[in-house]
Amino acid sequence: MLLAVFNRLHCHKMEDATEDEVQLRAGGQRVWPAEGDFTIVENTSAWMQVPVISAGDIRVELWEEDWPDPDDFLGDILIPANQQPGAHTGEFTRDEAHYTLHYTTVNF
Ligand SMILES: [Ca+2]
Ligand SMILES: [Ca+2]
Ligand SMILES: [Ca+2]
Repeated sequence: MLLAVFNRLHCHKMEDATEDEVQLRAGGQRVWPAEGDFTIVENTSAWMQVPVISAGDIRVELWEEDWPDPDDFLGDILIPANQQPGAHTGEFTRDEAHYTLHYTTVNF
């Protein structure tokens, strides 16, 4: 089994003009924040402790919430089930945005 813990999401470049309202999904389900979305601006980080346990690969998606127009998909990363234990980063770069997710993994 793979345990991935999401630690920090850093915003290098926003998708919206003034602020982004972001949400992380894993396995198709929202995993952060617990409710709604997180408002973030460029060159700042959001810290979290979000554990995700899986028997297989973990696909992580970053979404940016809009209303009334549709939410924006900012990209995805794939954490393989056989990922080396330790600290890792993944990049979300769709829609001219750029975010980095910092996470750690262990196998058990
Ligand atoms: Ca947007
Ligand atoms: Ca938005
Ligand atoms: Ca949109």
